[in-house]
Amino acid sequence: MPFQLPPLPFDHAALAPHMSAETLDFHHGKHHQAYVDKTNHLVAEAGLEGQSVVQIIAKSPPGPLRSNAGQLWNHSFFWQCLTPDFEPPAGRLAALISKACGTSDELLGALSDAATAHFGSGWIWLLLDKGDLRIEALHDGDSPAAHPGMEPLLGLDVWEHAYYLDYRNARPAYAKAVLGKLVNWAFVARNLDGDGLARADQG
Ligand code: MN3
Repeated sequence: MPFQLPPLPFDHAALAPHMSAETLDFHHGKHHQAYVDKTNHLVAEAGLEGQSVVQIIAKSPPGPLRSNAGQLWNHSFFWQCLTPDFEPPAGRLAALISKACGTSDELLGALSDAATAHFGSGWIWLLLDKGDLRIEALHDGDSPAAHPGMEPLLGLDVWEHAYYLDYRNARPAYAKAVLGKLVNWAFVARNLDGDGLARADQG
């Protein structure tokens, strides 16, 4: 079966005003859908049906298939990182944040700085690296699934299509709002089990 666009885990209007229904209509309904469609087209062309998105990303050389499948996976993961019902980090995740950064605010500052500093399109990832937290920026459609050993906890889309309708060119304002108001820390904490890649996989 071809890959499908996963439904958003919340109503399109639920993240406003930090992320508008219009942004989600375009970002999920148009951009993410286009990555699904292009991946399906390229998979059929290459005769790779039957493999999962993560398998395709992991096995493909750099190029259109890996980038489109990467974006299919990245966005499928990203929506799960967001929630209208914000609760601060707790438990083991809160302890890891303390160890790495001191406070949640410091972690958000470091993620926000990485989002602001990243040149061009890409993603900011919070990763679990040998039991500790690490932040890494990846370009364009690159994905943690393409890098053996990367265990994703949280992803932040910093492509212009993620924020232009709501924030115009102000990427720092977008990063601050999403990180401060919309992160689903319960989902981030669940990914401490190392199964983050599987949570946005299909096929
Ligand atoms: Mn995007």
